[in-house]
Amino acid sequence: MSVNIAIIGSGVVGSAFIKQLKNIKFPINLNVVYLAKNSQEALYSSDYQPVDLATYETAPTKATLSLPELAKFLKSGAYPPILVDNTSSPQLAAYYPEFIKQGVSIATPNKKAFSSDLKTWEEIFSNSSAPGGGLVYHEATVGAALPIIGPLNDLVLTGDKIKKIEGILSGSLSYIFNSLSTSEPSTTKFSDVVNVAKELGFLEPDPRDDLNGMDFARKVTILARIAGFQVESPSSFPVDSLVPKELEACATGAEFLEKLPQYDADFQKRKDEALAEGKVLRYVGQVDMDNKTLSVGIAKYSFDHPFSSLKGSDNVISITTERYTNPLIIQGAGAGADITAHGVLADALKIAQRI
Ligand code: NHO
Repeated sequence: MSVNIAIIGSGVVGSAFIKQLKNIKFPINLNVVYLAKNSQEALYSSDYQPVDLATYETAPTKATLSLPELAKFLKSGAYPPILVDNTSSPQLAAYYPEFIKQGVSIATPNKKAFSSDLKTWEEIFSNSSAPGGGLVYHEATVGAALPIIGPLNDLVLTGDKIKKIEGILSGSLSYIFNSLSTSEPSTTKFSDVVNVAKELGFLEPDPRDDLNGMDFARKVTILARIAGFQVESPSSFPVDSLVPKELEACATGAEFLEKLPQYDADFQKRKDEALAEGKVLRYVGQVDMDNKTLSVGIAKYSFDHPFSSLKGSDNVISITTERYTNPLIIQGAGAGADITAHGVLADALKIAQRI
Protein backbone atom coordinates (compact mmCIF):
# COMPACT_ATOMS: atom_id res chain seq x y z
CA MET A 1 0.00 0.00 0.00
CA SER A 2 1.19 3.52 -0.80
CA VAL A 3 0.09 7.14 -0.38
CA ASN A 4 1.42 10.24 -2.11
CA ILE A 5 2.45 13.12 0.16
CA ALA A 6 2.96 16.81 -0.64
CA ILE A 7 4.85 18.76 2.04
CA ILE A 8 4.43 22.52 2.00
CA GLY A 9 6.94 24.57 4.02
CA SER A 10 10.32 23.64 5.49
CA GLY A 11 10.64 26.20 8.31
CA VAL A 12 10.83 25.41 12.04
CA VAL A 13 8.04 22.80 12.10
CA GLY A 14 8.42 21.71 8.45
CA SER A 15 12.09 20.77 8.78
CA ALA A 16 11.43 18.86 12.03
CA PHE A 17 8.56 17.05 10.23
CA ILE A 18 10.85 16.05 7.34
CA LYS A 19 13.52 14.78 9.74
CA GLN A 20 11.00 12.61 11.60
CA LEU A 21 9.40 11.31 8.38
CA LYS A 22 12.82 10.37 7.03
CA ASN A 23 13.53 8.18 10.07
CA ILE A 24 10.26 6.28 10.63
CA LYS A 25 9.32 2.75 9.66
CA PHE A 26 5.66 2.41 8.65
CA PRO A 27 3.80 -0.40 6.92
CA ILE A 28 2.36 1.98 4.30
CA ASN A 29 4.78 3.40 1.70
CA LEU A 30 4.89 7.19 2.26
CA ASN A 31 5.79 8.53 -1.16
CA VAL A 32 6.76 12.23 -0.94
CA VAL A 33 5.96 13.43 -4.45
CA TYR A 34 6.11 17.19 -3.85
CA LEU A 35 8.08 19.33 -1.41
CA ALA A 36 7.70 23.13 -1.44
CA LYS A 37 10.66 24.47 0.54
CA ASN A 38 9.07 27.93 0.50
CA SER A 39 6.57 29.83 -1.65
CA GLN A 40 9.02 29.96 -4.61
CA GLU A 41 11.00 26.69 -4.72
CA ALA A 42 9.77 23.11 -4.94
CA LEU A 43 11.06 19.61 -5.61
CA TYR A 44 8.92 17.24 -7.67
CA SER A 45 8.96 15.31 -10.92
CA SER A 46 6.13 14.88 -13.41
CA ASP A 47 6.41 11.08 -13.10
CA TYR A 48 5.85 11.14 -9.30
CA GLN A 49 9.34 9.85 -8.39
CA PRO A 50 9.82 10.20 -4.59
CA VAL A 51 11.69 13.33 -3.46
CA ASP A 52 14.97 12.40 -1.74
CA LEU A 53 14.52 13.75 1.80
CA ALA A 54 18.23 13.24 2.55
CA THR A 55 19.29 15.86 -0.01
CA TYR A 56 16.30 18.22 -0.26
CA GLU A 57 18.16 21.15 1.30
CA THR A 58 20.72 21.34 -1.51
CA ALA A 59 18.98 19.61 -4.44
CA PRO A 60 18.04 21.76 -7.48
CA THR A 61 14.50 23.12 -7.29
CA LYS A 62 11.75 24.17 -9.70
CA ALA A 63 9.18 26.93 -9.38
CA THR A 64 6.30 25.96 -7.07
CA LEU A 65 3.03 24.87 -8.66
CA SER A 66 0.00 27.14 -8.27
CA LEU A 67 -2.62 25.73 -5.90
CA PRO A 68 -4.97 24.57 -8.71
CA GLU A 69 -1.96 22.96 -10.47
CA LEU A 70 -0.92 21.25 -7.24
CA ALA A 71 -4.45 19.89 -6.68
CA LYS A 72 -4.48 18.54 -10.25
CA PHE A 73 -0.99 17.01 -9.84
CA LEU A 74 -1.97 15.26 -6.60
CA LYS A 75 -5.31 14.06 -7.95
CA SER A 76 -3.68 12.57 -11.04
CA GLY A 77 -1.17 10.42 -9.08
CA ALA A 78 -1.53 6.66 -8.75
CA TYR A 79 -1.99 6.75 -4.95
CA PRO A 80 -4.33 8.60 -2.57
CA PRO A 81 -2.85 12.06 -1.81
CA ILE A 82 -2.13 13.80 1.52
CA LEU A 83 -1.19 17.48 1.72
CA VAL A 84 0.89 18.44 4.78
CA ASP A 85 0.70 22.21 5.27
CA ASN A 86 3.55 23.32 7.55
CA THR A 87 3.12 27.03 6.77
CA SER A 88 0.98 29.77 8.32
CA SER A 89 -0.19 30.83 4.87
CA PRO A 90 -3.76 32.19 4.74
CA GLN A 91 -3.84 31.68 0.93
CA LEU A 92 -3.09 27.98 1.25
CA ALA A 93 -5.61 27.69 4.10
CA ALA A 94 -8.30 29.37 1.98
CA TYR A 95 -7.78 26.67 -0.66
CA TYR A 96 -8.40 23.73 1.73
CA PRO A 97 -12.10 23.38 0.80
CA GLU A 98 -11.11 22.90 -2.86
CA PHE A 99 -8.30 20.41 -2.07
CA ILE A 100 -10.67 18.41 0.11
CA LYS A 101 -13.44 18.50 -2.49
CA GLN A 102 -10.95 17.05 -4.99
CA GLY A 103 -10.10 14.16 -2.63
CA VAL A 104 -6.83 15.54 -1.22
CA SER A 105 -6.56 14.88 2.57
CA ILE A 106 -4.90 17.44 4.84
CA ALA A 107 -2.69 17.24 7.98
CA THR A 108 -1.59 20.59 9.39
CA PRO A 109 -0.60 22.75 12.37
CA ASN A 110 -1.78 25.87 10.46
CA LYS A 111 -4.66 27.42 12.41
CA LYS A 112 -5.79 29.84 9.70
CA ALA A 113 -8.40 27.69 7.91
CA PHE A 114 -10.06 26.54 11.13
CA SER A 115 -10.14 29.85 12.96
CA SER A 116 -10.98 32.42 10.28
CA ASP A 117 -14.53 32.95 9.02
CA LEU A 118 -17.13 30.33 9.90
CA LYS A 119 -17.95 29.76 6.22
CA THR A 120 -14.49 28.27 5.52
CA TRP A 121 -14.83 25.93 8.53
CA GLU A 122 -18.25 24.75 7.34
CA GLU A 123 -17.02 24.23 3.77
CA ILE A 124 -14.01 22.21 4.94
CA PHE A 125 -16.05 19.76 6.98
CA SER A 126 -19.01 19.46 4.60
CA ASN A 127 -16.64 18.78 1.67
CA SER A 128 -14.76 16.26 3.83
CA SER A 129 -17.91 14.29 4.65
CA ALA A 130 -19.16 14.33 1.04
CA PRO A 131 -18.45 11.20 -1.06
CA GLY A 132 -14.84 11.27 -2.33
CA GLY A 133 -13.88 14.12 -0.01
CA GLY A 134 -10.41 14.23 1.59
CA LEU A 135 -9.88 13.76 5.35
CA VAL A 136 -8.78 16.61 7.64
CA TYR A 137 -6.61 16.23 10.76
CA HIS A 138 -5.34 19.28 12.63
CA GLU A 139 -4.41 18.12 16.16
CA ALA A 140 -1.33 20.41 16.22
CA THR A 141 -3.39 23.58 15.76
CA VAL A 142 -4.12 23.57 19.53
CA GLY A 143 -1.62 22.64 22.26
CA ALA A 144 1.06 21.38 19.79
CA ALA A 145 0.78 17.55 19.88
CA LEU A 146 -1.20 17.25 23.13
CA PRO A 147 -4.26 15.02 22.53
CA ILE A 148 -6.96 17.68 22.68
CA ILE A 149 -8.78 17.89 19.35
CA GLY A 150 -9.02 14.09 18.91
CA PRO A 151 -10.55 13.41 22.35
CA LEU A 152 -12.83 16.47 22.09
CA ASN A 153 -14.10 15.28 18.70
CA ASP A 154 -14.62 11.77 20.12
CA LEU A 155 -16.71 13.14 23.00
CA VAL A 156 -18.89 15.19 20.64
CA LEU A 157 -19.28 12.39 18.08
CA THR A 158 -20.35 9.90 20.75
CA GLY A 159 -23.09 12.20 22.03
CA ASP A 160 -21.51 13.81 25.09
CA LYS A 161 -22.40 17.45 25.75
CA ILE A 162 -19.52 19.86 26.31
CA LYS A 163 -20.31 22.25 29.13
CA LYS A 164 -17.08 24.14 29.71
CA ILE A 165 -13.57 24.31 28.24
CA GLU A 166 -10.87 26.21 30.05
CA GLY A 167 -7.19 26.19 29.21
CA ILE A 168 -3.74 27.68 29.05
CA LEU A 169 -2.98 27.13 25.39
CA SER A 170 -0.02 29.35 24.64
CA GLY A 171 3.49 28.13 25.46
CA SER A 172 4.86 31.65 25.63
CA LEU A 173 2.05 33.09 27.80
CA SER A 174 2.15 30.02 30.01
CA TYR A 175 5.87 30.60 30.63
CA ILE A 176 5.38 34.32 31.29
CA PHE A 177 2.61 33.86 33.89
CA ASN A 178 4.14 30.75 35.54
CA SER A 179 7.30 32.81 36.12
CA LEU A 180 5.57 36.06 37.03
CA SER A 181 2.84 35.01 39.42
CA THR A 182 3.64 32.35 42.04
CA SER A 183 2.26 31.36 45.44
CA GLU A 184 5.22 33.14 47.08
CA PRO A 185 5.49 36.95 47.18
CA SER A 186 7.82 38.13 44.42
CA THR A 187 8.96 41.30 42.70
CA THR A 188 9.69 39.57 39.38
CA LYS A 189 8.96 42.15 36.70
CA PHE A 190 6.66 41.55 33.72
CA SER A 191 9.11 43.14 31.28
CA ASP A 192 12.01 40.99 32.60
CA VAL A 193 10.01 37.78 32.15
CA VAL A 194 8.99 38.82 28.62
CA ASN A 195 12.67 39.41 27.79
CA VAL A 196 13.69 36.00 29.17
CA ALA A 197 10.86 34.33 27.19
CA LYS A 198 12.21 36.03 24.09
CA GLU A 199 15.77 34.84 24.78
CA LEU A 200 14.48 31.29 25.25
CA GLY A 201 12.85 31.45 21.81
CA PHE A 202 9.26 31.21 23.11
CA LEU A 203 8.13 34.47 21.51
CA GLU A 204 7.46 35.60 17.96
CA PRO A 205 10.05 38.06 16.53
CA ASP A 206 7.67 40.86 17.53
CA PRO A 207 6.49 39.85 21.05
CA ARG A 208 3.23 41.74 20.52
CA ASP A 209 2.10 38.92 18.19
CA ASP A 210 1.95 36.60 21.23
CA LEU A 211 1.03 39.19 23.86
CA ASN A 212 -2.02 40.53 22.01
CA GLY A 213 -3.75 37.17 22.61
CA MET A 214 -4.93 36.74 19.00
CA ASP A 215 -3.06 33.46 18.38
CA PHE A 216 -4.63 32.15 21.59
CA ALA A 217 -8.05 33.41 20.45
CA ARG A 218 -7.69 31.34 17.27
CA LYS A 219 -7.14 28.19 19.35
CA VAL A 220 -10.20 28.95 21.51
CA THR A 221 -12.25 29.52 18.34
CA ILE A 222 -11.27 26.06 17.05
CA LEU A 223 -12.18 24.31 20.31
CA ALA A 224 -15.50 26.14 20.64
CA ARG A 225 -16.46 25.23 17.06
CA ILE A 226 -15.70 21.54 17.69
CA ALA A 227 -17.86 21.74 20.81
CA GLY A 228 -20.73 23.03 18.65
CA PHE A 229 -20.51 26.79 19.24
CA GLN A 230 -20.68 28.56 15.88
CA VAL A 231 -18.11 31.28 16.58
CA GLU A 232 -18.03 33.77 13.71
CA SER A 233 -14.31 34.65 14.05
CA PRO A 234 -11.53 35.06 16.67
CA SER A 235 -12.32 38.77 16.85
CA SER A 236 -16.00 38.21 17.69
CA PHE A 237 -15.38 37.77 21.46
CA PRO A 238 -13.40 39.61 24.18
CA VAL A 239 -9.63 39.15 24.10
CA ASP A 240 -7.65 40.85 26.84
CA SER A 241 -4.48 42.06 25.11
CA LEU A 242 -1.31 42.31 27.24
CA VAL A 243 0.03 44.99 24.91
CA PRO A 244 -0.57 48.35 26.61
CA LYS A 245 -2.68 50.62 24.33
CA GLU A 246 0.10 53.22 24.17
CA LEU A 247 2.61 50.63 22.92
CA GLU A 248 0.45 49.28 20.08
CA ALA A 249 1.87 52.00 17.83
CA CYS A 250 5.57 51.19 18.49
CA ALA A 251 7.29 50.81 15.14
CA THR A 252 9.29 47.70 16.11
CA GLY A 253 9.31 44.85 18.61
CA ALA A 254 12.59 46.23 19.99
CA GLU A 255 11.00 49.63 20.72
CA PHE A 256 8.07 47.83 22.38
CA LEU A 257 10.43 45.89 24.67
CA GLU A 258 12.34 49.04 25.54
CA LYS A 259 9.16 50.83 26.70
CA LEU A 260 7.53 47.83 28.41
CA PRO A 261 9.14 48.43 31.87
CA GLN A 262 6.89 51.52 32.26
CA TYR A 263 4.00 49.09 32.82
CA ASP A 264 5.65 46.74 35.33
CA ALA A 265 3.97 48.47 38.29
CA ASP A 266 0.48 47.65 36.89
CA PHE A 267 1.31 43.94 36.70
CA GLN A 268 2.94 44.00 40.15
CA LYS A 269 -0.27 45.50 41.60
CA ARG A 270 -2.47 42.90 39.89
CA LYS A 271 -0.41 39.96 41.10
CA ASP A 272 -0.12 41.37 44.65
CA GLU A 273 -3.92 41.72 44.79
CA ALA A 274 -4.31 38.11 43.60
CA LEU A 275 -1.76 36.88 46.15
CA ALA A 276 -3.65 38.63 48.96
CA GLU A 277 -6.71 36.51 47.96
CA GLY A 278 -4.55 33.32 47.97
CA LYS A 279 -4.50 33.21 44.17
CA VAL A 280 -2.17 33.44 41.17
CA LEU A 281 -2.71 35.06 37.76
CA ARG A 282 -2.90 32.94 34.63
CA TYR A 283 -3.66 33.85 31.00
CA VAL A 284 -6.51 31.55 29.98
CA GLY A 285 -9.14 30.88 27.36
CA GLN A 286 -12.66 30.02 28.50
CA VAL A 287 -15.61 28.58 26.60
CA ASP A 288 -18.89 28.39 28.50
CA MET A 289 -21.28 26.35 26.38
CA ASP A 290 -24.32 26.82 28.67
CA ASN A 291 -24.09 30.61 28.59
CA LYS A 292 -22.63 30.70 25.07
CA THR A 293 -19.69 32.93 26.04
CA LEU A 294 -16.02 32.89 25.09
CA SER A 295 -13.13 34.90 26.46
CA VAL A 296 -9.37 35.09 26.48
CA GLY A 297 -7.54 36.98 29.21
CA ILE A 298 -6.10 37.05 32.72
CA ALA A 299 -7.93 35.07 35.40
CA LYS A 300 -7.16 34.27 39.04
CA TYR A 301 -6.78 30.70 40.39
CA SER A 302 -6.36 29.44 43.95
CA PHE A 303 -3.01 27.82 44.76
CA ASP A 304 -4.45 24.27 44.70
CA HIS A 305 -5.98 24.62 41.21
CA PRO A 306 -4.20 22.52 38.52
CA PHE A 307 -3.51 25.69 36.46
CA SER A 308 -1.56 27.24 39.36
CA SER A 309 1.11 24.54 39.49
CA LEU A 310 1.87 24.55 35.76
CA LYS A 311 5.60 24.45 34.93
CA GLY A 312 7.71 26.13 32.23
CA SER A 313 5.85 26.60 28.96
CA ASP A 314 3.44 23.66 29.48
CA ASN A 315 -0.16 23.84 28.28
CA VAL A 316 -3.16 22.57 30.21
CA ILE A 317 -6.82 22.15 29.32
CA SER A 318 -9.81 21.27 31.43
CA ILE A 319 -12.94 19.94 29.68
CA THR A 320 -16.18 19.59 31.64
CA THR A 321 -18.94 17.58 29.97
CA GLU A 322 -22.11 15.73 30.93
CA ARG A 323 -19.96 12.58 31.27
CA TYR A 324 -16.89 14.25 32.78
CA THR A 325 -18.53 16.16 35.63
CA ASN A 326 -15.09 16.22 37.24
CA PRO A 327 -13.22 17.76 34.34
CA LEU A 328 -10.97 15.82 31.99
CA ILE A 329 -7.56 17.45 32.36
CA ILE A 330 -4.86 17.19 29.71
CA GLN A 331 -1.46 18.69 30.44
CA GLY A 332 2.06 18.70 28.98
CA ALA A 333 4.44 20.41 26.60
CA GLY A 334 2.44 22.62 24.27
CA ALA A 335 5.20 24.19 22.18
CA GLY A 336 8.35 23.35 20.31
CA ALA A 337 9.29 22.23 16.82
CA ASP A 338 9.79 18.48 17.44
CA ILE A 339 6.69 18.19 19.58
CA THR A 340 4.51 20.05 17.07
CA ALA A 341 6.00 18.13 14.12
CA HIS A 342 5.23 14.74 15.69
CA GLY A 343 1.60 15.81 16.10
CA VAL A 344 1.44 16.62 12.38
CA LEU A 345 3.23 13.40 11.39
CA ALA A 346 0.93 11.29 13.60
CA ASP A 347 -2.06 12.91 11.84
CA ALA A 348 -0.56 12.16 8.40
CA LEU A 349 -0.05 8.51 9.44
CA LYS A 350 -3.68 8.26 10.65
CA ILE A 351 -4.83 9.58 7.29
CA ALA A 352 -2.57 7.11 5.45
CA GLN A 353 -4.21 4.26 7.38
CA ARG A 354 -7.71 5.48 6.53
CA ILE A 355 -7.51 6.41 2.84
P1 NHO B 1 8.15 29.13 9.90
O1 NHO B 1 9.43 28.72 10.53
O2 NHO B 1 7.92 30.55 9.54
O3 NHO B 1 7.98 28.21 8.60
C1 NHO B 1 6.97 28.39 7.66
C2 NHO B 1 7.57 28.01 6.31
O4 NHO B 1 6.55 28.00 5.32
C3 NHO B 1 8.62 29.01 5.82
O5 NHO B 1 9.76 28.28 5.43
C4 NHO B 1 7.97 29.69 4.60
O6 NHO B 1 8.93 30.01 3.61
C5 NHO B 1 7.05 28.58 4.12
N1 NHO B 1 5.91 29.05 3.33
C6 NHO B 1 5.07 30.08 3.61
N2 NHO B 1 4.11 30.18 2.64
C7 NHO B 1 4.36 29.17 1.76
C8 NHO B 1 3.73 28.73 0.57
N3 NHO B 1 2.66 29.34 0.09
N4 NHO B 1 4.26 27.66 -0.08
C9 NHO B 1 5.35 27.03 0.38
N5 NHO B 1 5.98 27.40 1.52
C10 NHO B 1 5.50 28.45 2.20
O7 NHO B 1 6.89 28.72 10.82
P2 NHO B 1 6.78 27.48 11.84
O8 NHO B 1 7.15 27.92 13.19
O9 NHO B 1 7.45 26.30 11.25
O10 NHO B 1 5.19 27.25 11.85
C11 NHO B 1 4.55 26.54 10.84
C12 NHO B 1 3.09 26.36 11.22
O11 NHO B 1 3.01 25.61 12.42
C13 NHO B 1 2.36 27.68 11.49
O12 NHO B 1 1.05 27.60 11.02
C14 NHO B 1 2.39 27.78 13.02
O13 NHO B 1 1.32 28.54 13.54
C15 NHO B 1 2.26 26.32 13.39
N6 NHO B 1 2.78 26.02 14.71
C16 NHO B 1 4.10 26.23 15.00
C17 NHO B 1 4.59 25.95 16.28
C18 NHO B 1 6.07 26.08 16.54
O14 NHO B 1 6.64 25.37 17.40
N7 NHO B 1 6.80 26.91 15.81
C19 NHO B 1 3.70 25.49 17.24
C20 NHO B 1 2.37 25.26 16.89
C21 NHO B 1 1.93 25.52 15.62
O15 NHO B 1 3.23 24.45 19.30
C22 NHO B 1 4.15 25.26 18.65
C23 NHO B 1 4.35 26.54 19.44
O16 NHO B 1 5.42 26.80 19.88
C24 NHO B 1 3.16 27.38 19.65
C25 NHO B 1 3.38 28.84 20.13
N8 NHO B 1 4.66 29.41 19.84
C26 NHO B 1 3.02 29.00 21.60
O17 NHO B 1 2.12 28.31 22.10
O18 NHO B 1 3.61 29.90 22.31
